[in-house]
Amino acid sequence: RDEIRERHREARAELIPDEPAQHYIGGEFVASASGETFETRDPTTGEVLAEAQAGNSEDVDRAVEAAWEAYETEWSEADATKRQRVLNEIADRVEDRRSELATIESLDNGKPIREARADVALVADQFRYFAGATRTHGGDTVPSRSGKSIQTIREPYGVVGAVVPWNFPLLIATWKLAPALAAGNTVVLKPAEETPLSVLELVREIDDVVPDGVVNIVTGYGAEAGAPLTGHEDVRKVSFTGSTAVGKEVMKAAAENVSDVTLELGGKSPVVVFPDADIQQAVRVMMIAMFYNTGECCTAGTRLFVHEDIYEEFMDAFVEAAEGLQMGDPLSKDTRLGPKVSEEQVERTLSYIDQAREDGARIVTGGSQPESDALADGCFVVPTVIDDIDHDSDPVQEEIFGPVEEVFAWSDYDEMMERANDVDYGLAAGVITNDLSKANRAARDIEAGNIWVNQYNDFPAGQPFGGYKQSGIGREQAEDTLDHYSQTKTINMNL
Ligand code: TXE
Repeated sequence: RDEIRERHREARAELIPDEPAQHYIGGEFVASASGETFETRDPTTGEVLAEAQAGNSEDVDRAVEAAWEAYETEWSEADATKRQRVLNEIADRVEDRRSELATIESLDNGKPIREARADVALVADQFRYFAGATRTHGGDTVPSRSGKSIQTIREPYGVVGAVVPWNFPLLIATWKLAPALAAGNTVVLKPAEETPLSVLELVREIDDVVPDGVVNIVTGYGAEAGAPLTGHEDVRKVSFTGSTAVGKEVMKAAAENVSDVTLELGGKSPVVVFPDADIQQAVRVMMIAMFYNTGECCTAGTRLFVHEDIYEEFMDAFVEAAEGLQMGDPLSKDTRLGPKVSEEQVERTLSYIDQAREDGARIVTGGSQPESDALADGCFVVPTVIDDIDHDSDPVQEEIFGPVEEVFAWSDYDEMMERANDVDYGLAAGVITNDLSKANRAARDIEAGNIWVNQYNDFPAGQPFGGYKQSGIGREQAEDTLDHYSQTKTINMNL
C-alpha cells in the first residue's frame, strides 16, 4: 500500500503541476470566471491529483467566442495542406510525449499503463489518419443539363462543441478533435470532471502548433459546463460521448438550435460463442471483450451467449482466466486490471451485482472489492462472472460499466439471436466461431454498429465506429466522419 502510494506521489510530482490546472481559451491558460475549482483524484490511492477550474456558462461563452474568432480569422483560411501539416505535427508531439501522456492518463483514470500506452498510440494514429483525410475529402459534380454546372463543396460548420467521458479521456477527445479540425472547424471541448488532465497536457504540448483559439478546453461539471456548451446557440455541431440518459438531454438541447449531433452512447453488447469455437481462443477474446479497461468500455461484451454443448468447459476456462487477471497498481507494467475511475462508479457496479444476487442469480466468481490490504485505498472491483440471471432484469438490460460478465447458455440459434438483440442498445458485438458462414450470418443478424469476429475491441483508424438503436448517431474514426463535421453546399452555375 505504501509502495503504491509512494510511486504515485512521485509520478504526480514529476508530471502534474502543483498549481491548479486552467481552462485553455484562445491560446491562454485562464482561471474560471467564478474562481471556483474542483479536485480530480487518483482512483488508485484516493489522493488528490490536481485542482481544475469549475467552468460555467461564462467560461463557455468566452471559449465559443474565441473559437469563432479563430475560425473567422485563421482556421477557415487554412487550406487542406496547412490543416494536414498541423495535424501531423500534433501526432509527432503526441509520439514525443507518449510516455508522459500515458502516465498522466493512468494516474487520473486508473487504467493499466499498458492500456494507457495503447490509447496514446491510437491518439497519434487518429491525428495522422485525419491529417491524410484532409487531402481527399471533397465534393462532387452533378450531371446536369447543358449550359449548367452543378457542383457540391464540403464546408465546415464553424465551431464544434464536444463533451467527452472519463473512460478513454484522451482517445475519445481525439476522436472528436481530429476530424473536427481536419474538416476545418474550431473546437470547444469539455473533458469529464473525473479526468481532465491528459487533454490539458496535450494542449500545453501543442500550444505552439495550433493557432490560438482553434482548440479550446473548458473543464468542469456536466450541468454547469457541459450543458451550456451543448446547448450554446453559437455551436453549430455538437459531439457527445457518454451515457444514453445525458445523450438524450444533449440532443434535446441541440434541437433548440437545430445543431447537428454526433452521439456515441452506452452499450450492452452481446458476444456469441458457437459450439465449434476453440475454447482457449474464445477465452482470450473474452479477456479483451470484457475486462479491457476494467470493463469501462462502451463496447464491452457484457452479455455472453455460449452454446450449451461447450458451456461447462468454456466456463471453467473463462472463470480461471478471469480469476488469474493481475489486479493491482496501474502504473505497474504487469497489471491487467486497475481500479475503476471513482468511488461512485464502484458503488454503481456493486449495486448491480447486489441486485443480481437478490434476484437469485449465481455469482460464479468475484462480486466484491478485493480483500488485499495493498489495494484498500483504491476503487477496485474483482472480475465478476454471473449466470442463471434473468435476461429481462436491470443488471442485464442496463449498462454496468464494470468488470461484470453475464453469461447465458443457448441451443436454438433463433431464440438466442432474439435475446441478443433484446436490449435498447446496439453499439457492438462479438462472434466466436471457426465456421465462416455462421460468422457471417450472426454478424448480419445482430443489431449493432460494430461486429468483431474472433477478436474484440480492435480500433484501427479508418474503421467507422458508432451505434445502432439507443447507442448513438453518427460514425467516428473514419473517412465518412468528415461528412459529420462538415455540411454540403451546392453551387449551380448558369454557364
Ligand atoms: O456519464 P455522463 P457518467 C455510462 C456508464 C456510466 C454512466 C454514468 O454506464 O456508468 O454512463 O457515467 C458530461 N450536458 N457511460 O455519469 O454523465 C459529463 O460532465 C452536457 C458510458 O460519468 O454521461 C462528462 O463530461 N454534458 C460512456 C460526460 O458528459 C453533460 C462513457 C459524460 O458523463 C451533462 C461514460 C449535460 N447535462 C459513461 N451531464 C460511453 N459511451 O463510453 C453530464 N455531462
